[in-house]
Amino acid sequence: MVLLGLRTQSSQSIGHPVRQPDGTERERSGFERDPNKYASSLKTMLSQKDGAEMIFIPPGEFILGTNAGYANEKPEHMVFLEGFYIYKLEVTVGQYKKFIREPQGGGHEPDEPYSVHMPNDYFTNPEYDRYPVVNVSWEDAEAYCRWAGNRLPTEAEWEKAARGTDGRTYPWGVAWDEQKANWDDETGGFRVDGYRFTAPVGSFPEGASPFGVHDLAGNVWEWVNDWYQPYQGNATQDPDYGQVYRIIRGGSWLRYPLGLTCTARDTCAPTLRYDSIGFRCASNLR
Ligand SMILES: [Ca+2]
Ligand SMILES: [Ca+2]
Repeated sequence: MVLLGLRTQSSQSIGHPVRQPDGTERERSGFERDPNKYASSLKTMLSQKDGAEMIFIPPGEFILGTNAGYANEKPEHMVFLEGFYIYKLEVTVGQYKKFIREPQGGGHEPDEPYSVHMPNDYFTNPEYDRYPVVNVSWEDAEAYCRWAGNRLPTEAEWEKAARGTDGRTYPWGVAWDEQKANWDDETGGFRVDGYRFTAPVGSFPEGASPFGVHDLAGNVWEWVNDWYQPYQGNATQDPDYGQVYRIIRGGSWLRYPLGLTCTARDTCAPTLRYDSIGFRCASNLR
């Protein structure tokens, strides 16, 4: 179902009923009518194993995909999700250390080489414990989430956490703002956001999503659970579709502005590790 016009939804149209995939309409929930009203009272909880703050994303429909992006982001369509929790912040080096050092933890120590911008002691120096963990594969990320009693977010959950329900392009709104995310590695010869490589998690509070989730644009790409598959109704051919690549979302500190939208879909083989890819966890209601 294509929902032209919802991207630039006016305050008046926010009160209009939602047209559902079967053609019927339903009234908007209180949250959908006025998400800002709920922003200060959203439920949070702590993940017991790693102490991570988790934010509740309420049940309901949201707009997934966009007709304005790359072929793999189309078509724009409504998706209903049950309520879920998602980490407010990316998983940090400090949290990941706890995971690999616990007997029941496991996982692979992120010892792949770092690119020229990053310090070689990124994982071992406590100075970086509040920075996002990187050089973790999808399998590492999935194992961490399981150890923490959680799971990776689905691709749809990640997009809803980033985008809210108004179909916006960036977590903070419709327009690009170079100050609201860590996205520039300074190779362009100018300093845009103040960080040459990763930034401590939560360094861009003004770039948080409507639900108060941080760093969904930039800092590190984030593994999500899904294989790279076309959205329903997308007839484009892409040889990478299938069960070969996992999805990564949100772009990173490695200058690639086009990856920073809420809808951009990139991919990586699940066994590979890069210093621009990390993750966060999610969980069902409990
Ligand atoms: Ca930067
Ligand atoms: Ca991120």
